[in-house]
Amino acid sequence: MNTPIRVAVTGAAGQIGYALLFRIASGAMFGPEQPVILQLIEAPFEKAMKALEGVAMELDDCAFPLLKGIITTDKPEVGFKDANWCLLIGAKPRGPGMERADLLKDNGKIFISQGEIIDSVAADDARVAVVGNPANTNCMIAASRAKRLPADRFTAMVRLDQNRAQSLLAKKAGVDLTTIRNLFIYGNHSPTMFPAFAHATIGGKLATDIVTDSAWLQGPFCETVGKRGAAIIAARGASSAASAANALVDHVRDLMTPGTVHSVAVKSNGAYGFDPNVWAGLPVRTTIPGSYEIIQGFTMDDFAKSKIAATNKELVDERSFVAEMIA
Ligand code: NAX
Repeated sequence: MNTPIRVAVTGAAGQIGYALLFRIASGAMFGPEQPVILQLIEAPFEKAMKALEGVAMELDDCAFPLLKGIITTDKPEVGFKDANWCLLIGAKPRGPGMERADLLKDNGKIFISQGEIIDSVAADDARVAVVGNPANTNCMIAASRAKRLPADRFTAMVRLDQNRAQSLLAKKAGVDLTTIRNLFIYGNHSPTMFPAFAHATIGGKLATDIVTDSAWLQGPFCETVGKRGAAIIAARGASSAASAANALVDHVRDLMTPGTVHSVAVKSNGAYGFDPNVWAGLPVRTTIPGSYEIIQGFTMDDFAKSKIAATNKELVDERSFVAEMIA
């Protein structure tokens, strides 16, 4: 048996947390040979901590062979201690009438503090995956506060958007979704994101040779993927939870699996014309477990360039809203 890895999860009693923890403990994220210790962090409120105790009781009651310990805490310095992976899900939801700029600032404060604490107490090989919205900008803030851990350890999740795009394209083409490759999400996890269809393949052929309706690809396809989160809220009365948890399992598992090609929001370093200092969804290839390289060289037509410019502008604007939070 391998040595257990420590997985810190914030917002662990929230709805994504509830859909996620059991899958981590069952081996879906790190594989069937990798034991885990869950370090569950909640907001310092009685109601949240009580709910968290209930979740921990249920985890115990599953008798997962791979689950070697559970810590529950409202103190980030305890929860992130020696963590190998830090999954940052906890964030304040956008309230009625709240401006996006206010949400950016409120949630930004959480990620200033968590970035600093992770940097001081997490394991030397710590990796961070941000889900709490606005995920790209929160990730940028957390990374900027870290002095020990390099920026490439901080990633944000756009995998739910990739999975949505894959499923939608497969339905349109009438194919099994596993035949789709190279369908990547560029930019922000927001309606401006760009699911770049021109390089996608279906069974080895260009997707655009199979789905020839370019008006659909440029219009309803991009819009449906971009607004899927809002459609789920309208239908379910609550935001995506199980699919978000599933996407985080995919995000981390694929970052731990060398050779895997997938969409991750990472520091762009100028790739595909993004501002070098924003965290943008990009195609990456996992190199060694936990590390990646950005896949360069996909050519972009004028439509793709305009979509990338729009989502880049939003990321740059978000960055300017929180400029004083970036170290
Ligand atoms: P919930 O409101 O159900 O849960 C959030 C939990 O976080 C709560 O239990 C709360 O007490 C806790 N929390 C708040 N501040 C905290 C802090 N400083 N430290 C620790 N815990 C804290 O939300 P849920 O549906 O689970 O969504 C969580 C976040 O994921 C939201 O920001 C949401 O917008 C975001 N999402 C991101 C997605 C993505 O693809 N990147 C998709 C799904 C989701 O919308």
